[in-house]
Amino acid sequence: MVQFSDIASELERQAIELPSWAFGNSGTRFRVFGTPGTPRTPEEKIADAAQVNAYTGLAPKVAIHIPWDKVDDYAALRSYANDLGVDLGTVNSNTFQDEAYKFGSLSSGEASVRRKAIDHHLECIEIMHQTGSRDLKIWLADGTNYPGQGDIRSRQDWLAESLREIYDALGDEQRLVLEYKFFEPAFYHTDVPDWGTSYAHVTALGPKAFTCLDTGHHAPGTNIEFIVAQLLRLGKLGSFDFNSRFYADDDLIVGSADPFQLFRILYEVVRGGGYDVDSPVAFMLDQCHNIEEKIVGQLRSVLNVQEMTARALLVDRAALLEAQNANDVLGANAILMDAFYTDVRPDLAAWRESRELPADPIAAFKASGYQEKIVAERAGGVQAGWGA
Ligand code: LRH
Ligand code: MN
Ligand code: MN
Repeated sequence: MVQFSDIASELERQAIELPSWAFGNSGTRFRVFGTPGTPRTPEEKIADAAQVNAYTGLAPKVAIHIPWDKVDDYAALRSYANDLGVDLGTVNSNTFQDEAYKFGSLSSGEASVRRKAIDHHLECIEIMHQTGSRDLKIWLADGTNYPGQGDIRSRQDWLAESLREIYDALGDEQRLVLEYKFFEPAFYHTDVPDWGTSYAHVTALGPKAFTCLDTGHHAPGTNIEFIVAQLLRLGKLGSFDFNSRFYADDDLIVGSADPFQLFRILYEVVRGGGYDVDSPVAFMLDQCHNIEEKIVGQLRSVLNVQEMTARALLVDRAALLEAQNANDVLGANAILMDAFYTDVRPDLAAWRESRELPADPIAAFKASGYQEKIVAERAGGVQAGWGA
């Protein structure tokens, strides 16, 4: 049996990047509900994110989104973040809210549209030099709604050409991560629908290009941990966008819809070296808190990832291997399930206290008065939202 004390030191290096947009207002196509205290500026989003790190020690970076987090001086934004104990992380591009991209962006059939989309990414790379960010994350809304609408084969070639130009502009320490999603907003075909398509493109690009796996971007029933194992095996898993889903791209709190799936994913991460000290895998959240409190929602999320990482580390891998080699089907399964069913919360609480963190970060945050303070201070301002 592996004990908590055997794995505790491995928890120290856990780092989960928070998305700035999780702190802004968001909603569905039906309604965006406002929440009192919601940030009005990129700085206020970063200040809220810094709270999550202060109470958990788990979230040292904030991912930004261009143009949602557009500012005049990115170096100043970075030092603002640093003063609050966090750093800026992944830069997310946006080619899905401009009229010009109605029929696609990097895979559009129109050269002038592709040019505009490529230039946006070149601007993101410039910003990354100022923010010190390593990763440029590309998620494309590109696709078609009706069979015959576009030449799906040519669009792959245009996409490859566009990505090549972006890739070639990366600095030595910078990386490109290409996210896939099987549908939405396009409903017939999507230009980067699956891990295989992303893998084909990033492999063609070179060693600084990787795949981003968003856990909400698969068809129901997909064995996501298998994709994790395969991408790690191929050396191309660059990052995770964690969230959970009941139906489609729900962007709910990671580990809330299916904690067992999160465990299985994290077990493959650990098994495949994705949690090793020198791992190239970046762990991020990509969530929206439409109706729940946003800072508490982010606290809950990083704690869920921490709890499930601890359980994944608790798997007795030597015993599991032995059972697997002996074709002991149920014995092997029991070893995995033993770790999954281990309640690590009391051990984690004690471990946090030993590191001068609150045993219960959510209770400590709620008692701090921060939420009441921002509700009072930010009253009457225009709140930032998904897309603002
Ligand atoms: C759209 C999406 C995608 C991106 C994010 C900014 O599906 O959720 O996952 O990462 O918007
Ligand atoms: Mn995502
Ligand atoms: Mn998504």
